[in-house]
Amino acid sequence: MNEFDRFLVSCVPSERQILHSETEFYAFFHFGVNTFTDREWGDGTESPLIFDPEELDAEQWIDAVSAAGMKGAILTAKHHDGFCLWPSGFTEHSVKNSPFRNGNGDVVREVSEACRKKGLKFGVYLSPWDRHEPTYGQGKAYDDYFCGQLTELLTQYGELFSVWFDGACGEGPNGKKQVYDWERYYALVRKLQKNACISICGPDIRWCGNEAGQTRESEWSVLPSPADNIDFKSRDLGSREFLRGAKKLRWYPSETDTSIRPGWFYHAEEDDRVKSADTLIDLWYRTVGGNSSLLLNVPPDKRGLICEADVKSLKKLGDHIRKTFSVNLAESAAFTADKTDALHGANALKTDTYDVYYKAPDFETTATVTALLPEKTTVSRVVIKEHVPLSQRVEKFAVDVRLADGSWKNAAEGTTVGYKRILRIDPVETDAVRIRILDSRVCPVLSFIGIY
Ligand code: FUL
Repeated sequence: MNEFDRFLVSCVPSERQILHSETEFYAFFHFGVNTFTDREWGDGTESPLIFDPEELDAEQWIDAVSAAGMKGAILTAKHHDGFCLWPSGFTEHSVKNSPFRNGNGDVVREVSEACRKKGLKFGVYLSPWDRHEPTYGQGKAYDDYFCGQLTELLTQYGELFSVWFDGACGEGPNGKKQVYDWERYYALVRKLQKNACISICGPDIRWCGNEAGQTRESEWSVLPSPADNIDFKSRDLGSREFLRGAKKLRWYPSETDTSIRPGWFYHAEEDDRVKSADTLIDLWYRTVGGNSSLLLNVPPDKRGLICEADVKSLKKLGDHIRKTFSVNLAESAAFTADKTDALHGANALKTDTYDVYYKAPDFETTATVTALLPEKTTVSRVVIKEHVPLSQRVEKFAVDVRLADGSWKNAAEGTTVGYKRILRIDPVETDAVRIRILDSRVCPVLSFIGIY
């Protein structure tokens, strides 16, 4: 262990980032005037009169995404067109001048309440780029407007787990661009919602680098700070080489945002292009099982409902997750390790909590943890979680299974672990599974191992 490695692992998540990571998989709802004009970006001239989701049922949305295993939802309270899904006191360009619930509706309220009722976390997307608002491009006047709206969202809809800011900054109705006062927006979120992560154009959660659901084999949560000049599309955002020279670091975990359909908003002609359950299952493993959270967009249609095709794919994904992970064989296993810190033995790996954890002795950068199963069982999935309150340390590992003749067979290998790594292995009958940590920045610290 040298100075540099010690510096790298001094970077740890905040409490709000830990809470956010546990959300793992959550919905994005892109909904608004674009749903009715069949466009992806509105230009701000849309009449509120077109917003008329006659059958809107937010509980149906939440049922559809909970069935997939999602634990939260983020709603586009205002997209670039400036139309507000809640009756903002700062503009007439909102649901209050639409036929929806005779002008008495509030989509933000209905979705937030459906989330609370069904035990999901709630978050908001608020686009700083506003193609309708006349003060856009006038500096402080628009920042005042934006902060007024943000305050409404931060104070009237209960606790938020995410405030999602998009970086898009185009021209407003008068042809001017606004220079966003990010620090002011961030301070407001911190003051009014201390547990909310500020995502994407914000300090807590970073963009994965694409909207197509592509993932990296090595996904790091420890990045250089400030992050302003980082190209989030790079393949490498956290190797030792990448971090060398960094003066400061930031815990900045990845979020993969992608849509169940080609577009972000609903378009009837995409009804037959909804991602299949198999595609979603693969996406879920690569993201949630690859140290990235998954923000999956499911756009409600003109009725104000999630379409049958989307509902079906989501349900199949959830069925797969529930079935595959119903019984954790590690719970009845006996854990041993070749090296253990006196206070942090391997049996801690049975419980999925940060209260207890396994730790290799200081200065050791490799370790082998073995789970002896009570009987031979078919195994096809292994879950490994690092104890991230002590940073992200593992750089290389392998998973082996014991065969009938007592020999060990390598079943999987990987690089980073982080919050969670899920290994899909060919189903194999075995009575023991071992995880070999082959390289770690400083002594490896694991919080959980699951065997399914
Ligand atoms: C982008 C926006 O321009 C898209 O419309 C969408 O909201 C996506 C999530 O972010 O920057």
